Amino acid sequence: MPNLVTNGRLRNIAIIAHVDHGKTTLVDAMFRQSGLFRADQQVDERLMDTLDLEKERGITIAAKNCSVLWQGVRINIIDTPGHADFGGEVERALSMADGAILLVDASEGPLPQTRFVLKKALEADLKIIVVINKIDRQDARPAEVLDEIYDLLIDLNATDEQLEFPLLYAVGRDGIAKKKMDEQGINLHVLFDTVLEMIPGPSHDPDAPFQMLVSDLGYSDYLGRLAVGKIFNGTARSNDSLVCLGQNGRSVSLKVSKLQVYEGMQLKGVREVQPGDIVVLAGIDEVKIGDTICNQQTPRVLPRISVDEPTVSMKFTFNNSPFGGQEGKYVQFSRIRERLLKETLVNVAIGVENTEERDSIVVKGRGEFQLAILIETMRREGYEFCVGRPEAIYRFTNGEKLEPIERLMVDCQERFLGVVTEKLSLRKGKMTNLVNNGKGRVRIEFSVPARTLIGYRDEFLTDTRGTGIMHALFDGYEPFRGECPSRFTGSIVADRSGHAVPYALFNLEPRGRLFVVPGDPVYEGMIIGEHNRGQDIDVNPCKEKKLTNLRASGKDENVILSPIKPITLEQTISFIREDELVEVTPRSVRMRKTLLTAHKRYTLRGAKMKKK
Ligand SMILES: Nc1nc2c(ncn2[C@@H]2O[C@H](COP(=O)(O)OP(=O)(O)OP(=O)(O)O)[C@@H](O)[C@H]2O)c(=O)[nH]1
Ligand SMILES: [Mg+2]
Repeated sequence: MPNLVTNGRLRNIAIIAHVDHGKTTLVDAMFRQSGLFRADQQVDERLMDTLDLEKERGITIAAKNCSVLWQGVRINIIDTPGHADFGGEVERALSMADGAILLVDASEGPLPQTRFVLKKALEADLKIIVVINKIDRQDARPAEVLDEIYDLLIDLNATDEQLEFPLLYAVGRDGIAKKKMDEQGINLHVLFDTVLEMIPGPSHDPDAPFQMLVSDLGYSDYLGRLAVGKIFNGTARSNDSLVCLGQNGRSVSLKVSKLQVYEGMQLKGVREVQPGDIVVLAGIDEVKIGDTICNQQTPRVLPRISVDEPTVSMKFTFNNSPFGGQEGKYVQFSRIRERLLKETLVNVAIGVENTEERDSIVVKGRGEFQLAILIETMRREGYEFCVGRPEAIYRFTNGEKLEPIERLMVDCQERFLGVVTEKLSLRKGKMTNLVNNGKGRVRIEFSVPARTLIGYRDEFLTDTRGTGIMHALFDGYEPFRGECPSRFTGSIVADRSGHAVPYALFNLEPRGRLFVVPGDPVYEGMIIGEHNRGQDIDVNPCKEKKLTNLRASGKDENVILSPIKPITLEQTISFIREDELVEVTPRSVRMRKTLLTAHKRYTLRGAKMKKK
């Protein structure tokens, strides 16, 4: 074993938690109190959520680096997303950290993603500081939450040492942390001090040559591709000649054109970088996340970042519908493919695979929400394409079909227990735990196939009148639990091209829920509504009322239609069935049958029936 040296001037920490437990808000407060802003400076909320989609949705999607200075020590902070679909980002972030701050909401307690992130942090052997956050909440129950954290740690086989974690209570939003509940608490100093005291500085072998693990990629118009990551050993300077070691023995030489470190949210150019620091290196084009950049004379590769396997896949094709190619900037399949391949470079949890068809490609990820975010991002960049229904990725061992199973946690009022249990058992779910807190709410745990959960959230919210909470976490592969329809209703399908008219829509209203309004263009095979019954129906949404010579005195053309709730991209993705597609363009999102002409669909269905 080499004698390792610790860099006391540095700390690398990741902030991890379940979704919405206050990570990004806490980073804001850390910025404010470390003197990054003037006292009177106006600053936005959740500064680290820099992507447009993050700001719009109020969630973090990508893990990001920043740093603060505390007592002459630079603390590199990595803010991570809490949504389960972005779990790959947490795994990537932890590869740069020496410790983690685990936030737990003082009212909600540890939830499924708390378990995931904590498990990953324990596996990486990181030192953990537990912060029970949002203790200002009216329904805060810090003592119980602390017990639940212990239970979780024990369940995750934590060592005795890991069980003796430093504990703080906080109101991240107000920038307050304290050691005991009955203390006053006025700032975050105790949090900073605990980080310096309890989280070890990064250590390195002083005799080893330069080694950096690439954990993120960036791009700058001036510098080109940027590799971001922690230096495990050695130092580097601008103009140094290094080598990048990739997968399958690939190696590419490079010359460092610029070195930067994080200062607040900005980057600062430096001449030399120190072991243990998280740096941004320019001078290489061909680099992937997980690669090692190291010394040319003694190239030694670091273990690659490993992330959990994808569990959901979705087919992307070009848009061949009658309106195809009209609204997008990039519409050819080659462009769509190129863009998706680019995504796999920067996003560790996304993969692509060619299909037997020439003009389609399968994209794999952690969940349909992650894929929806990718689709929305591409649409905003000007891409136009079609996607199919998200499908579970099956595995086969010894001839047995296995499917991804989710551990689902539901919290709802007791009176909805019946409907929730019934709906989930229809979806092949099994109840594994039920806790009644005696205050009218119940917490239920289910084990449910991932595929049957797609699209359930909306139904769950309707069933629980918007008061239920549900969170799912991937729990491994289990034997296939049998067929289950992806949706129990059929589609209302337009049978011709034209524009929807009020009279026709009015007459269609009793058949189900409509997605189009008068004036919307439609085409044969386009899905314009959800049928009340199980089978599809083909209808004419353009049918005008026959005019007679006798004009009625009432204006019956002015029918009053029920208002429709616009359907979001995410809803369309979980709505469509196997034989349907979502058509995505920068301006519109429409749903359609894969086979547009009605007679082709009927012929196919007839052939299938015969086969059975
Ligand atoms: N009551 C209370 N609310 C807080 C506190 N800190 C954050 N919040 C609120 O919690 C919500 C989520 O905060 P975020 O900082 O975005 O949470 P996050 O953990 O970064 O969320 P993701 O990155 O999406 O996982 C926001 O509405 C905050 O205003 C707190 O100390 N007390
Ligand atoms: Mg966040």
